[in-house]
Amino acid sequence: MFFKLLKSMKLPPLRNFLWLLLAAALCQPPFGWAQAADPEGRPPRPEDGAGPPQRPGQGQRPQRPGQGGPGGGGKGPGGGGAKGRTGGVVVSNRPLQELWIPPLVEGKTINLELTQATRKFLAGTTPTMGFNGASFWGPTLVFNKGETVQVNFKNNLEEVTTVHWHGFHLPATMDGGPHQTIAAGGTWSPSWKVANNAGTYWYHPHPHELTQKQIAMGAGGLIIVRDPEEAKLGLPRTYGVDDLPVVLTSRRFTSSNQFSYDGDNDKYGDYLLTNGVMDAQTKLPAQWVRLRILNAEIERGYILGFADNREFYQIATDGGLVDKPIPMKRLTLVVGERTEILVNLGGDKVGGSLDLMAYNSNQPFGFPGGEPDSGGANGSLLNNGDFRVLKINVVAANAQKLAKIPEVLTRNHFPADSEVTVRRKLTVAGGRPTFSFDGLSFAMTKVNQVVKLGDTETWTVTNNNIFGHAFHIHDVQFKIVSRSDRAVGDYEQGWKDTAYLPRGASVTFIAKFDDFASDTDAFMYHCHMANHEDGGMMGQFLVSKNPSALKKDASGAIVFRPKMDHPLTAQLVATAAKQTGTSAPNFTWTDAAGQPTSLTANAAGRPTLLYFIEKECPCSRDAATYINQLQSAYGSHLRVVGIINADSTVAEKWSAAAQAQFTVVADPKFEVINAYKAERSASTILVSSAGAVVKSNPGYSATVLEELSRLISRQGRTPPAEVSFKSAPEKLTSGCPLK
Ligand SMILES: [Cu+2]
Repeated sequence: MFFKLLKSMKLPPLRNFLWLLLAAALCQPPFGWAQAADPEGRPPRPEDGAGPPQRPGQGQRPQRPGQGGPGGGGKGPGGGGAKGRTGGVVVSNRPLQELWIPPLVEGKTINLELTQATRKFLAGTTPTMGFNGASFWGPTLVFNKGETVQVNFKNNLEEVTTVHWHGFHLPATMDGGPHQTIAAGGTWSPSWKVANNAGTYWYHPHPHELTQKQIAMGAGGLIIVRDPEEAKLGLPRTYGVDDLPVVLTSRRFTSSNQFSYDGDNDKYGDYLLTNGVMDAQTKLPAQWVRLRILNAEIERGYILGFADNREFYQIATDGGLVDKPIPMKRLTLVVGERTEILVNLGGDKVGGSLDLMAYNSNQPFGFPGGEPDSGGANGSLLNNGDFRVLKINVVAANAQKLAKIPEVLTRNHFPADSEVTVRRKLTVAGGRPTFSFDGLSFAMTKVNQVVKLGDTETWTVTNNNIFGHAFHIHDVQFKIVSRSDRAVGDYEQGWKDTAYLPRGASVTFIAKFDDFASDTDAFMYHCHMANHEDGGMMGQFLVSKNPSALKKDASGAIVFRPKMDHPLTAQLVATAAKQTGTSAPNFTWTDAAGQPTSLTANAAGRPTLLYFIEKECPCSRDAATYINQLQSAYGSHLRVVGIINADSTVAEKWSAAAQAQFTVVADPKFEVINAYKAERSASTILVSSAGAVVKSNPGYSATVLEELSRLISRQGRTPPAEVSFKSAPEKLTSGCPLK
């Protein structure tokens, strides 16, 4: 309990200071990395680093403190051996690699598939995920404003996913949030009219409690929206030539080269990946060039700038062009945010180079990635450091060279305060163990906010809670009107869908909620730090034509049964039917008393009912109460084992929520679940005392009861008395709220 608390807490300032003192005494660069504090503050070039460049390889992999396992082996934040970082420059001595430019996919109909893959980052092979054959990340989709697009998506993963169109104004049913689940092997074909302005958006998975994992594995991609207004400006727009996608994230690796994505323990990577490439370099012409930068991290923020401190111009924020190019030397980008900048390489020598840098050292406490630890739950080798994110090698200018940047880009019309009808307030709560909004962890059936269609609202999000966050809302683009701790940044003056929410501060934005009213399909708002989001820092809102007509229960809560694709498919039923008579898989786990046990041992003497719980499906929770009744009624004749495709914490929460008395075990490797191809449904499988499958039944139904009675009779025992189950559905799907 105490350890849990420790892990969830961020370092308070005093502790931070102590880390600095400790660091001064202990600081040594990890092998393969160097930290340098240049007197002029100039980041050293890689060739300045001590010794020849080292080849990437397991031997050179920096060793993190507490490498033995997630959480640093119980040592608490930072792990016992973590070194503090004094805010110096982090330099990689590994060889540079060519930046990958994700291919473009254009057209009104786009085919997209997400598949497990592998890539060699270090010495060994790392399992990854990628779209359309990429071994990490995915193609850049191009949409034209005003066109109706259809995406035909296929989920080739062995688990549920969703695809969310981050930043898009579209119907909730097309949004790809946690409700639009796509089964393993399943397809989804959303279609919508592109209403967004020209700009840089992105797509990524959004399945509740699996978002961090799937994003960490590499699932995501950019979307470029084009429109005539942007087209006529003459800005650099030759993709990959003078219009460059730059996607920033970082990853940590286990000793066997797997990505680690263990919730709050693995929010910071040790290795920066730019478009999925470590130590990236690229060529850009000696002229004005455009960078489209996305922070696709799990938690880390970036303070971006160029190594020679040159000025650059921001031309677009999350939701498109700003009114006029804004000159700046530093730009903050938190998770989920995008920016487009113009930088002039016209005065650069061909053959020269320029580094795009992250100046993340010495940030105020609460800045994500500013923690001084170099390892452990709150640290990484990149934390509290300045590091290069892209080396730009300057090549000869091309024919499309822009002579002068436009003075005016567009004229944005933001909603006016005089139009505001509702001033909504949200407060960040928790942190022990997980963050939430207003003390309510996300629940699929809970509507947190209702907005009247057509209303203009301000939302003030207050964060007095331990750490900084990245607030993101679906459906709308907003304008930040004020911040409690400082003026609204010059880099965040345009349309936004994501905003930095520093510790001890509030941010207020204004938005108009037009179109797409629905009393049955909700939009999401959440922290875009995927570990926080998965932990429950998410809420949902309805845009309703008539909020007062929404049906409420006795407690005053809105009755909300989210519509999701039903997890039971014809193929699933057929597969399960075929599996009848197969032998039980060899599945071992630890029981409640901490003793190792196996399915075979469990089945010996008594038949076993394996009951699979799919955590995304509310009908599973309903089913748990039904299966629980079977356990109480027939417990002396059989054994019920509930298997949840999640970690043990979720398993514990589930059993408590359903008040289930049967043994509940997690199946994190999906061993049993995959054996029966029932990844995402409530499913029951009856295993005889000899270990063979008697009946494999997708869903939970009265047929399970019949089979149980028959089995027990066949085994020579007295058939159990008929039990009346009020909740026993006659059909596979009846009783399930999902249609
Ligand atoms: Cu957060």
